[in-house]
Amino acid sequence: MELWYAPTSPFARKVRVAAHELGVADAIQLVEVDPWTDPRLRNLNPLAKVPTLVLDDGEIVWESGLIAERLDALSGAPALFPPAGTERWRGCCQSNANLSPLGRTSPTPALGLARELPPPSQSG
Ligand SMILES: N[C@@H](CCC(=O)N[C@@H](CS)C(=O)NCC(=O)O)C(=O)O
Repeated sequence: MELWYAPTSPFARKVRVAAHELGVADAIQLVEVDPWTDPRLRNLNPLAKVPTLVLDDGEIVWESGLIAERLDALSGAPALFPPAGTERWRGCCQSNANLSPLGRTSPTPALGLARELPPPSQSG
């Protein structure tokens, strides 16, 4: 399978970390692309964003959280997302909220990427 990515993309980095955590990184061929200028990406993903995953059967997955979930399912031994119930939904929310609109990283324990934010400032 192919992962279309840009080296500076934090979303692509999240997917690559997930692939390493799952032990499937070697099965992924990286395709570096500039999402803002490369027309090939638009042919794969109508949003023309990285990361975009192209599976061996031609299925295409975009959105970093969904790609991580897809890799988790494909790994044969899902380890990143709980299988069902409240914990699963919580993990999915955390995965898809790992970058806030302000660009700060929030905890994503489902992906093993937890980095605690400092408590909100009490001043001002
Ligand atoms: N919600 C998306 C965000 C992906 C995203 O914004 N990627 C940026 C690079 S960091 C991109 O491809 N931007 C190109 C564009 O907006 O045209 C995800 O989680 O995958």
